[in-house]
Amino acid sequence: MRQLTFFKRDEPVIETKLHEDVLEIIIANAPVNALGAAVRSALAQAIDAAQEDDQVKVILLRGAGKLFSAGADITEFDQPPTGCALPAIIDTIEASSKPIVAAIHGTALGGGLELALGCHYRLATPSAKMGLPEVSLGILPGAGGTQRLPRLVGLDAALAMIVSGSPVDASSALAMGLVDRLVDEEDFPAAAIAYARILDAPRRTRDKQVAHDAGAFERFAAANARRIETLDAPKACIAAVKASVELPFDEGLALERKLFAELVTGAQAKALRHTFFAERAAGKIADLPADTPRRPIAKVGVIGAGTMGSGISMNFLSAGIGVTIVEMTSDALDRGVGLMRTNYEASARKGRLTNEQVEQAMNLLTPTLDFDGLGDCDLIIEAVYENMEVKKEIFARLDAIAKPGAILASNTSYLSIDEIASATNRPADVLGLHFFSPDNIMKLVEVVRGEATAEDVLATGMQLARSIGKVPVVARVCYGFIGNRMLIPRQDNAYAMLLEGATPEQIDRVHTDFGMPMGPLQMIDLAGVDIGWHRDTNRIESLQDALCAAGRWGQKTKAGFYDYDEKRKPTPSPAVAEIIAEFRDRAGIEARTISDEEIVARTLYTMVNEGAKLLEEGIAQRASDIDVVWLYGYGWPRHKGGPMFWADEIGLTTVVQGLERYADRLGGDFAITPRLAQQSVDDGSPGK
Ligand code: HSC
Repeated sequence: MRQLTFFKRDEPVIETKLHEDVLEIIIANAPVNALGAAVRSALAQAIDAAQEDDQVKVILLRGAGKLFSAGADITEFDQPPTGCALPAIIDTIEASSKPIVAAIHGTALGGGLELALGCHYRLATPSAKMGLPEVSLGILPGAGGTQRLPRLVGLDAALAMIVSGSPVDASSALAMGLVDRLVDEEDFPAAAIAYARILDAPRRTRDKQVAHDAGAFERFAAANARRIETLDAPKACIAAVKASVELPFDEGLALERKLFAELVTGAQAKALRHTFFAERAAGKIADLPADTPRRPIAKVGVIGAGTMGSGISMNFLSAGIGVTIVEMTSDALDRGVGLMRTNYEASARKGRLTNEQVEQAMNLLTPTLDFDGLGDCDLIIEAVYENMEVKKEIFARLDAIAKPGAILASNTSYLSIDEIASATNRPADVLGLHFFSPDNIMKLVEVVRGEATAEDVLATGMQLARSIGKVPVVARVCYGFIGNRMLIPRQDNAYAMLLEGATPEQIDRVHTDFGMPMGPLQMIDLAGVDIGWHRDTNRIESLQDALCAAGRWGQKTKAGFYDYDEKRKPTPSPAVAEIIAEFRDRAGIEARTISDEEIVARTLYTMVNEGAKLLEEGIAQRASDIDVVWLYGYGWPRHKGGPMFWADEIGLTTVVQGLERYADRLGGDFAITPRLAQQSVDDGSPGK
């Protein structure tokens, strides 16, 4: 066997191996075989050399390590183009007079799959996944994917894959004609080489016609209109795929390239690239070595079977981890267990789970009224209501019964993990695991690191959250940690502006127009207007007191800042308008017109200011971690990158000037934090 190696600085990026007449070209650019400039240039050289080599009859292209390729090197999109462009290499591959076969294992994504689409044949192992996720980066497949995929798999399947960005598995890929055959996992790549050897003629996807019926685009656009209305990339994807049907291949490619060039420099793509790298950076803790040992977690205990406790338990049950759940009364326990079953069965009805999976998950649950039942758990999560005395009492009891080495976690949204830990003789084993509601939608977990939290406890918390499909972000201890602390100025200002003359509808509309799933007052209605209320109907000192005294506790009482019908659809409430007017009179405030711009400054810029304070205080590690908290815990629109990224994009001068303009209305304690005043929150976070 003859072997050759092509280098990037001093590491190989492409290896070739000649097996008699089959040349294997292997992309070897760890960790994900991204197709950066060095790989592209080495690949082009290897393909050219193979064309000249008479001994080579067939070329087999595959990836080294655990996957074929994750596509273009995303870090290059912020730099001027260099070297040989991927589309040109793919054109060369397609034009080759010798058959070229892509052998896919692991994943082939984006430009990686486009490389395979340019090959004449495609093989995959049964566990392989293939997709064009470019849309989630705010771009479209820019190396021929929008023209070749429809020609291979037909219009409907191609539109679905390209506009959703979701990958397909190998058996679906085989069924739709994306790959020609599956090859045995254990026998890979030998089986692929054997298959390649029997091929004698290239087949070019560009020569095929796209299978489609009339009306396919209209159907697709109608079904997806709402999901994509504010996003540039899916619309461009549809336009490019349309060209695959309406234009000759080369003209379709030219349109794809033009759309790619427009999108890649746009604001949405920049924000989405930032989120890509921010998500990955969030998993890294500066002073925690990557090889920090983890504690094994085979059994989890949960204290409290309310909405949060049940939701948290379901995460572990779904991941195959046994849960012991403890409550004070059998009524509360039965209600919690019933809620879990109802939620699982609803998922089964929607086809997301089989009935068997529901039973498997429920069989892993041990409901009990006996606190001592938590004694064999490796991790115990307290999820009771927010009261420091109650939590300290629980942790003192846990200290007495938990096994040595068990991790003790609190799901508190606000309270000090250090104070909670002080109720135990093992503060090093204590940390916060703050899950977000609704648990099935919000993937965020704030992993709260106390003063005494041990490194392996923190590392285990991060890994565990990831293993149940969550996105963990580390926070230090302060009131409200990262997310809820930033909510405080937003919510305070929303309340204040109601008294000054804004309506709930106006304040919420500014937020939903921005792209948030709901505004500050809709959020209070969802969470409960009565949270933190003193429950004395005669003591009316705030708007919250007035609403609560009138029984307007939010969605749960079908009345909060809005009136709600049976389906929880909100309508503006004349009763609320009256309560606000009355309370305003009582406070001696004169109503004035409030502009949308003032709402943005007082609710969003104040949040950015609070975020900058969190960085100054070291509560958040980096600005991009704050963005991840808002993306995954509060539904901040991904294409706006998170509050700190957004602030940098609109310019910190704009933020500071906006805050200064309304400084006298932001409350006595408000101050622009030095980090903002110095015009920089950027801490060198990735993706910027
Ligand atoms: C694309 O392909 C555009 C094309 O249409 C071509 C257009 C050409 C236009 C030319 C015009 C002339 N690049 O996720 P992990 C890093 S767009 C750079 O933790 P996993 C990642 O940051 C691309 N870096 O691993 C991390 O770095 P860290 C479309 C990339 O095993 C490390 O690799 N493709 C990178 O959990 C490990 O990543 C995608 O969107 C990339 N493409 O998951 C796929 N991909 O260690 C993106 C990863 O320093 N990638 N990195 O933090 C993924 O989805 C996941 O990485 C995998 C692996 C599922 C591949």
